[in-house]
Amino acid sequence: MNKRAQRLTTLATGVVLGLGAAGAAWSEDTLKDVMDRRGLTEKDLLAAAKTYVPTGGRDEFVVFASGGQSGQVIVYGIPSMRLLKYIGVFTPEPWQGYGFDDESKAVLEQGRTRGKDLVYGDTHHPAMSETDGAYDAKFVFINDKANPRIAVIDLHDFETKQIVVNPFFKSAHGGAFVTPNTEYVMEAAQYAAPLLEDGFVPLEEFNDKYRGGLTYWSFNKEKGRIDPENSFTLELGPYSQDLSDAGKKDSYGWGFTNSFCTERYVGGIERGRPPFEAGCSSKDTDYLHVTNWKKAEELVKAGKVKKEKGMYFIPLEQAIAEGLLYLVPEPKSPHGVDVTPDGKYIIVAGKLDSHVSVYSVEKIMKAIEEGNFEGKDPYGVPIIPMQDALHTQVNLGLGPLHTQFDSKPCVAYTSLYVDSQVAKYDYCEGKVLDKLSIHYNIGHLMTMEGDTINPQGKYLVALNKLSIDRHQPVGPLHPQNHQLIDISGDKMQLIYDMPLPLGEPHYAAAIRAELLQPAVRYKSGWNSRTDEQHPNRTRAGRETTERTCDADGKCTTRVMGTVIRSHITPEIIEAEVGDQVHLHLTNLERAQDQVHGFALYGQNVNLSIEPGKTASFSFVADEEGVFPYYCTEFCSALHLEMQGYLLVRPKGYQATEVSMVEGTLYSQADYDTQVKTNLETQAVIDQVVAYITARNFQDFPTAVALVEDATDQLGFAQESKKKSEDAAAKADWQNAMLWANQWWQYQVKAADLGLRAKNLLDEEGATVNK
Ligand code: K7E
Ligand code: CUA
Repeated sequence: MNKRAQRLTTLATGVVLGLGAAGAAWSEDTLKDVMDRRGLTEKDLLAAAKTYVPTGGRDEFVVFASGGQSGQVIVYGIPSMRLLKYIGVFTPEPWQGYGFDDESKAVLEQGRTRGKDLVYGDTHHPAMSETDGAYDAKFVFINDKANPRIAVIDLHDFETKQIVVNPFFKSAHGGAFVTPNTEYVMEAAQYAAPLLEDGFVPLEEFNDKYRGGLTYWSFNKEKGRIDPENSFTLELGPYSQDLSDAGKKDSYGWGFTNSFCTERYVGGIERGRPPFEAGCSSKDTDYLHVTNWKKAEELVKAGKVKKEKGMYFIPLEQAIAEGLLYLVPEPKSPHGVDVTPDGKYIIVAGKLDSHVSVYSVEKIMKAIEEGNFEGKDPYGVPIIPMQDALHTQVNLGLGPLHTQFDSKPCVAYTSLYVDSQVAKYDYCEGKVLDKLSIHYNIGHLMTMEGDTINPQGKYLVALNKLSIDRHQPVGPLHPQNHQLIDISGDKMQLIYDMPLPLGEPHYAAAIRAELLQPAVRYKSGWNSRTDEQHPNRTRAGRETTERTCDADGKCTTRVMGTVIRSHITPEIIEAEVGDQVHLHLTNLERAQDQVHGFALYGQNVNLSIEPGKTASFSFVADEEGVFPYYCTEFCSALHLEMQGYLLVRPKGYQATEVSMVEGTLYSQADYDTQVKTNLETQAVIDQVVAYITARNFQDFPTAVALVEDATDQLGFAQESKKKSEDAAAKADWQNAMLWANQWWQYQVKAADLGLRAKNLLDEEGATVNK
């Protein structure tokens, strides 16, 4: 047996005997030694033990955090706080090919605003889709505050599928928040602006012409897309609507949106006026907006609502006349509004008030039924008396912002921005239970599934605005800080700091990891952004490059190619200057994580082609030249050889009849040696195949995928074998040797896949067939 085949056999034997995992070397240190050396206390060790996930282990919860100005969503695990993924949402993200392949460019293009391509977003509030008020692990929505947009991420593959642009608003903070069955995604405007006109309206006409608003985006769960056709927007007063939350259980059918700057103050320092901050915080109360989306939906369905700018639009007068909108005074420049898990209370945190105000849904509904109003706002919206709506107020400290809930009944946590603290309290009794200082200014906080009907308790994350001296300094711009807090006991305990180097964190949502079931691969030839079979998919052996020219002499070169370990088909693409080039590459692999990338010199392209995916790239070959391309993921031992050339010829180029001069010449002896290796390799493969097929591998989908890929590779090996034998029959030793080597390459990949399958079966405890 020669060396190459021997190595493979050793590998196979190693796997059979399970030698790979044995004998991990630990240093001689005791725990005490490490504690002394690193200056750790017992409390530190306890915290470490609570967060540490051993190598190969998994976290209990998965977090979807807003990436702030990065326009992305950050995914990480709890309790380890280990990063898992940045999902490109409003911002191109090259590793995922997001914004680089034609399919995802089409998603980003949906987010064009006023005809402009935007390449970032200010993401604030991720919302997980819900069924009956609990997370169903299907979708995540997130808003862009700067450019009023909502994006839809599908948790089947953690990819952004859709971006919708609000046709009315000029900013949108109070989104995304979902209704209990994800019927709608709420998005409230922030800075008042003219809703129906996009042109100039002087600020002097602020009270009359500027407006706020609240959009209920209709979501089609089957399709997994927002349906703008059935969405509607409520016109609101020109107050700065801030956060929202949807009612649930007892408050199902209603939405709650708070606001600040109900003073309707317009600043203008340069006009000699005090700044916005003074004029927008001079009154003691602002307005909580109470909206009846169920009733609004009925009006829309009954054809009683008109469309403006292509979307159902409910003007203030209609909302008032139909009983869709009420106001409740709330103190003072409030920020967060959060509905309790049972839907009975609404907790409002006033930035400039030391209390949280706990409103009773029952009392609000009673006031509405009885017509108990203390008056109307300047636009005629009825105002419910604050005292008649309040359940209680709890004095927590300075700068209350956001609230989340515990699995324990009546227990809530509110962030205190100015005090840099988390307050734990009983909102039923109105009692403070505990306070914990964090580092430093906390914005949102998040408990596990803490905005659903069944919060999971256990952990809380403080999403802090400023980390100041907390981490290794990296210049004037500091990392952001997520701090993990153990809330399982009576006293909160800070157990971990995670610096985040991406953007200001706003909200985040954490879901039990066990609820997530993402895909391992796509159906072969899949457009992952539309979730349909790709019209330009290709199968193995059907790869084509076609050049067509129209009557005006405009030519198109279209490549329908494939990628599989370890080559791109085609390896040579020829086009002519001026051609429109379309490249469509399908990954033929099925094995888990067997991704290939694609980069092409000078064309700003980087594709990520996961198993089954078809990704495309289009460009105009505007200059003649030589453009190497290659796979960007180290996908196999011969990854570096996964390469090719795009040759852009000058116009009218005539190839001369010069045949390729070979770099190396091979003899019959080379061929014979190679064939010997191949036959020995085949013997090893046969062993592995026998091992696998003797077991119930069909019961393990991952193993089945590996076996399918291996079978493909063996099929290709057979084709190469035939070609080498044909060449050998003609004594063409050059081609005989090269095809024999290709035959071996396919065998190696088949063996690698087979060994992975075998390894997996051993780990899973597969049983021998009877
Ligand atoms: Cu940063 Cu919810 Cu946009 Cu508060 S928001 S912190
Ligand atoms: Cu495919 Cu590297």
